[in-house]
Amino acid sequence: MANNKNRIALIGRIGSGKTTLFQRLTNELITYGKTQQVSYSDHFIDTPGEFVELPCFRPQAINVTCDAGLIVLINSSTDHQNSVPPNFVCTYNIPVIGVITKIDHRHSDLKRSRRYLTYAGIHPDKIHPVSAITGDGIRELKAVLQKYITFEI
Ligand SMILES: Nc1nc2c(ncn2[C@@H]2O[C@H](COP(=O)(O)OP(=O)(O)OP(=O)(O)O)[C@@H](O)[C@H]2O)c(=O)[nH]1
Ligand SMILES: [Mg+2]
Repeated sequence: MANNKNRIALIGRIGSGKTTLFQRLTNELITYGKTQQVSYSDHFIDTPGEFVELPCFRPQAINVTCDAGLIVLINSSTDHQNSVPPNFVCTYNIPVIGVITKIDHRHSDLKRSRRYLTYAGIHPDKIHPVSAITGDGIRELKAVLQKYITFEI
């Protein structure tokens, strides 16, 4: 069976910026494409937003990510809605951090994102704001990721 211990699993609502962040972190060309299925790369597991957004898919979200080395729960700072249940991340017995995306956006609301992520069970010290478009916060996030996963990014 494949070992996902050295992979980072990205979960979060549809359009929250999981794939764009992955592309930025791995220095890939940033192109938009709706994630239709779980996608594995050397050090990431990218999931479709439906996995956390639709309750019927949540067990699937947990199944495919529960043996990763790190879970990254992503929240878009432009998102008015939350669909991650309270203390959702406590389901995992592996490390979880939160990432707030789209901080470059003029409708970005960091306070709201922090609220949603802490509601999901993430410790406030483990929340990292970034913009995958401007690159703000990306260097800091890479340093955090490298504490959990050993690879060059
Ligand atoms: N302004 C801004 N836009 C972003 C940022 N990150 C992602 N986006 C935009 O948000 C949209 C959705 O991004 P995706 O990365 O596809 O979102 P996703 O979470 O992978 O979505 P699903 O695959 O549908 O679950 C795209 O149009 C991105 O260009 C960011 O940091 N800033
Ligand atoms: Mg995607």
